[in-house]
Amino acid sequence: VVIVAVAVGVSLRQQPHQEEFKDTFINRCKEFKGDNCSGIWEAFQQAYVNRDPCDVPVEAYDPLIAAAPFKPECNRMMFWSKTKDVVHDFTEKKDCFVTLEDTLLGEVLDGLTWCGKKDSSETFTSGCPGWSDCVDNPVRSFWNRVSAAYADVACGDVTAMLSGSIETPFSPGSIFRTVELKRFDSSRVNTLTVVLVTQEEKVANCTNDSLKDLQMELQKGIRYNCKEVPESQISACSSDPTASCGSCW
Ligand code: N1C
Repeated sequence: VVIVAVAVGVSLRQQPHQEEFKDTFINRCKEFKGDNCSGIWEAFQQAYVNRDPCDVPVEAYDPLIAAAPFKPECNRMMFWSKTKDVVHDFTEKKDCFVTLEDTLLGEVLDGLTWCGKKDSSETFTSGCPGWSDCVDNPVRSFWNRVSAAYADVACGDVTAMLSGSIETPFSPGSIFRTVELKRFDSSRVNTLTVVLVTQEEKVANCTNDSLKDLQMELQKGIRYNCKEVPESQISACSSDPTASCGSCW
């Protein structure tokens, strides 16, 4: 009796967990007014289901990108690295910029963890590899793939918020550095403005060596600007309904 009770307990605990992930996916997708949410779910889960969770390459998500393509928002696209909270506080309150999390796929998967297992058709939300446990894990490959697709449609004047509180704002190994910046195409992108977000104690400024590397890695023909902006100024601007988009920095 005890064994049966434990077995039932375990299956009851795991089952809703997996269903919950799909429900979250579909609900967030519908809230976003996605029109083919079950098709997008199918394209999503085929990337990692029934696979070793350390063997999900970036390309596994190609069908997902095809099912939910990105549309360009020229002059409004915002990229970031190591500044997630400031950026989203700003974009939530002011309708000036669009980040990847303001697109269907970015919003649906933000903050979630998932993986599959060999010989199983299920989605798991625990026991999955962490970001650095192996390179080809489902979550990391997803962010690499969607970030590439988002950067591919970048156009006009593009903005990136980087952190002035670390020694290397253009951080090696970051998605912004390894994936997005390289894909900005000079036939579509006019200018990249780096907003270097600083706190009381500035660790890096616009003369930082890593920002020189950035300029060298940027395709020829894309203009570059850098502005040091205190975090307090960005927060104040976020909460000021009279402040216009162009006046925050
Ligand atoms: O590695 P990063 O930053 O440079 O990646 C940020 C960069 C942004 O411009 C986004 O377009 O790449 C895109 N992106 C996301 O939108 C995103 N949302 C949530 C990349 N990663 C994203 N995450 C999670 O944040 C992801 O799980 C990973 O762990 C971090 C990367 O943040 P980072 O190192 O500050």
